[in-house]
Amino acid sequence: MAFETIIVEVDTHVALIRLNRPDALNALNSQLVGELCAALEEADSNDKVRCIVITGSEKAFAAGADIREMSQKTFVEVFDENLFADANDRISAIRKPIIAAVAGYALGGGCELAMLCDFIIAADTAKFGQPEINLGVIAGIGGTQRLTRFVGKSKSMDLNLTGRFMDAEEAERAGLVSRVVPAKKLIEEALSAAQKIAEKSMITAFAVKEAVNRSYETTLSEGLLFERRVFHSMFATEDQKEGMAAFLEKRAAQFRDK
Ligand code: CO8
Repeated sequence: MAFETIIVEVDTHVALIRLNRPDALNALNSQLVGELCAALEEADSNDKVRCIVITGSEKAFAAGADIREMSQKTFVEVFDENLFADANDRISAIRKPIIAAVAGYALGGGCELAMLCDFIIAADTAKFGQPEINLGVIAGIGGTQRLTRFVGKSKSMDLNLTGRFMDAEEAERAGLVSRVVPAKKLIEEALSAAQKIAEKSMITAFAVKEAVNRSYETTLSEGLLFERRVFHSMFATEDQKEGMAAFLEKRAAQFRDK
């Protein structure tokens, strides 16, 4: 599919999706959100792709939902179109691992999009925030919910109530991002992490995603039961036999996603 607001490159099993509305700091308008969802779904169903990286520009991952596009909407319009619900559901349904590679601003919907990915690698220039309160609204796609689970109530309240931005170091300390790297190395590091994931069994990677995501939806005892059942079920795969045999034979595993 031809896209106008994103750029998609597929190279050695990794799909790199760049948000590309430089004049608006990659603000998430309906066209960009629709194209992003379509590109993710294409990558998810493309057998060649084994991991996905979403990134923006040096200045902005995304500065939030497009304020110009939203500003005149009425309650009835946003309620009727169920604004952002579709994007939340479609991105959450992607089975292949997604890494957010964030440089510059990740604000409002930009921060929320990064949190919808499986993990975040941040450049040392990254700035995260939920400044919706300054616009007379609250976060709409996870900024009060996912963020609170990542960083705890106090910091989530702080960010959502003051609208302040937190830098990459604070975001790493708070548990929002998995690692911080120099801005010049961001894409290289994200692609290298994606390449590592691409070498694993996809069956096992899907299972990891399901199990970790389940921890946000259930109690500890139910989550542990889910994990144990999935762990047991992995012994039905050829990749478990191959992975363990390869270890014992001191060679690299050749996974076949079976
Ligand atoms: N929407 C539309 N346009 C934007 C946005 C935005 N969110 N952010 C920046 N722009 C535009 C500016 O209007 C400007 O355009 P122009 O040159 O035509 O005037 C251009 O991008 C450059 O921006 P600035 O001149 O403001 O650049 P600065 O470097 O001075 O400032 C900031 C950068 C601090 C990032 C500033 O642009 C800013 O505060 N932006 C708004 C941040 C914000 O409030 N984000 C939250 C939006 S609401 C939201 O996200 C609801 C969540 C919904 C979830 C959606 C998920 C799919």
